[in-house]
Amino acid sequence: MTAPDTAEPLQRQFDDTIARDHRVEPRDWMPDGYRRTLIRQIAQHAHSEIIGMQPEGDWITRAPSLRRKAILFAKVQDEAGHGLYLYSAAETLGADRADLTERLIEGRQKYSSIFNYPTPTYADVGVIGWFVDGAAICNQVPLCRSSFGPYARAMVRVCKEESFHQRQGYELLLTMMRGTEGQRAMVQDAVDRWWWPSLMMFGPPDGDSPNSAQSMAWKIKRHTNDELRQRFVDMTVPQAERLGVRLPDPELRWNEERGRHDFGTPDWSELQRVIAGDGPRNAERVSRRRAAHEDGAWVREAASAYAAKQAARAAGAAAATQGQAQAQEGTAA
Ligand code: BYC
Repeated sequence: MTAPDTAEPLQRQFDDTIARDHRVEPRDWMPDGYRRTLIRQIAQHAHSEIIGMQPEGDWITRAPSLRRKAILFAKVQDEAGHGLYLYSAAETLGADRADLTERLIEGRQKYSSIFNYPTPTYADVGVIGWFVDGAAICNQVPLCRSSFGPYARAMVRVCKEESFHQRQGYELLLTMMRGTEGQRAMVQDAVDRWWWPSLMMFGPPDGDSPNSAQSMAWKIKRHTNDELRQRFVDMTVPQAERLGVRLPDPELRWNEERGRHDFGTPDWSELQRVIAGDGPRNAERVSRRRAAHEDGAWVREAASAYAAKQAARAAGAAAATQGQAQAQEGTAA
């Protein structure tokens, strides 16, 4: 006789939750593949936020005014916060945050390709806000409806902050475009360098995206990589016109029939190289993250020692209260 199969009704319940567009919560039963996919995506997302602090963080000490410094500081700090919400969401799935960090600094887990490009001028701060945060909004607003509750809820706040980030980038660029000839050239140069890597942020084309079909079926992803890339292009073209910059794609034009823009093909071999660790700044980004992690060891040790002390005190207080209660009972008897 075989043991009754308990997984089948649980699977049916899970499928029903997905079909009804309800949320899957951490204590609910879920297929192993669903859990693995979420941990993979959420961890990569968290790592991207944390590594993503570096390219712009380089400009905090060199921002051209106190106002710009304060804005940039706030933005980079928000990114640290996003990383923390996301690591917490991964923890609700049973992932261990220390293990995820180890995987990142040992190069065993990915983060977004976009953060492996250099930021040689201050215009890069503006273009990162405009393009990279703009792409993040296109990608993450649908994730607010992702089927896994903690991820979807984290995205609501993240998206509100990304929207501020995108506007600060665009406002910075508008200011520079009203400046000198040299400043306008700096903005155009940054646009030329960031355009194609920003399109690559959405991932490989649908035909080469091994995870999309299953993630869409599970409603983790709500749109394919190509759909979101198209949305980003359509959103960005009028903003570029208003700003007065040229997007570096000779094939970019409005397609009346489709009601969307046609655009050229990114160099997918470049995306594969950058993902594989061979981008312009991969080694530097990971080694700085590793150094920061090692330098922070004493903070983690101190926090753990403090938590242990607090727990021991609480346990001592509870034991004393129980002892008193027993003594009182003894006296009463
Ligand atoms: N870079 O089957 P696919 C931010 C990997 S930070 C690196 O399409 P999926 C910000 C992919 O992981 C926001 N790797 O995968 C922060 C997969 O590899 P594995 C970052 C990439 O998961 C600071 C393989 O290629 N956003 O906004 O269905 C300052 C095949 O791809 C990339 C997120 O993390 C890439 N670009 O779709 C400013 C959003 N693309 O894991 C701003 C959350 C693909 O099978 N993530 N790969 O070995 C997602 O939405 C999805 O994971 C992706 C990829 C659309 C990125």
